[in-house]
Amino acid sequence: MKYKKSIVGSLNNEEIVAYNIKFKNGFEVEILNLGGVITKIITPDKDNNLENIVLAYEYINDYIENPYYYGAIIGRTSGRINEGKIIIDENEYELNKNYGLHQGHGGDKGFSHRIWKVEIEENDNCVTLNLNTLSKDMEENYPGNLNVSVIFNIYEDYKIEEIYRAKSDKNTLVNMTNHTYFNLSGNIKEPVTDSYLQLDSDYILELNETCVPTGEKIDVTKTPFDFRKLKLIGRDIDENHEQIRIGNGYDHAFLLNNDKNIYLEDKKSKRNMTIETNQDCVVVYTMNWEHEKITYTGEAPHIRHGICFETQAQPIGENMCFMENSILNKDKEYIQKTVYKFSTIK
Ligand code: G6D
Repeated sequence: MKYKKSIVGSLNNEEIVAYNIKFKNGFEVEILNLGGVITKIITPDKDNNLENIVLAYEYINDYIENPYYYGAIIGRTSGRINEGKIIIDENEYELNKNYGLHQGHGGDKGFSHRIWKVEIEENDNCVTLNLNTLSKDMEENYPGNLNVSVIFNIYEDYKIEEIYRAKSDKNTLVNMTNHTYFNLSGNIKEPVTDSYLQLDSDYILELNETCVPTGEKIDVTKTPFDFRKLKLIGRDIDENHEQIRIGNGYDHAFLLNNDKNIYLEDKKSKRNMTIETNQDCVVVYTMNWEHEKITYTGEAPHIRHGICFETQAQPIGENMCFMENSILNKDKEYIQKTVYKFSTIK
């Protein structure tokens, strides 16, 4: 048996359950039924020290509020929706504004803050978690009864496949992602500014002062956003650039070129990871604001001690720009696939 289930808390009289998957080689992943939150991805460093490479709270109850979306499935939509305003089939919908002027990450009761139904299946070299939920018509003011499944295929050879599927009985919006904060140094020892990143992207989406897309693209050439060659994340993160100022670091949607590959490497631990996705962009977020809640290290992490790769369609900005990328028609199926592969440089 490679997995174990433990009841770790409760929310509205429902059990919060942790599903822990551990292989003989030490690769270990833990996922909660609350928000589909990933609380552990444990991999070896160059000296075979097994350490957690994601940020996680010390106290499970902190996932009930989860203000920073640690490890969580995000939906119905990701990022901000400008002024919470959308028009579908000529009907205007006012989404709940939980992010100041805007809606953020699916609203107050998004996919990150609910208990999902979980089925688990063990095969030879893989354990599959199948999470399901029904997002009812007009939940968070989105149209349509939306049946959602998120499958985590966790493979012994340090690979996690995340496959999101959704179908609705009305035309609606879906743009899901995962909000795990990675830190390859292990146990949040070093800032992610010490890691190196490469991603094949020629443009980012320009953000306005309230961090929503203006609809314009910015060529990354000669800007802090150029990661086409492997680059130290900390090299340009505090550069004097309007978009760095607006995001207080990186908090931007990078439009991915054809190979849709993202590569992160930590030279001290010699851990690395690749992310492959079928999505058109990835929001890279370098944890630019202080977090108050303590993690498994016994203290609150400092800024820039985690990096999120939120693979997704373009977030919906001014004048509902990019909304067409999130429309799910009632006779179609939404499919989002993102694969994480972890390794150690020999
Ligand atoms: C901040 O702007 C960022 C978001 O991108 C991030 O998802 C959130 O913190 C956790 O609002």
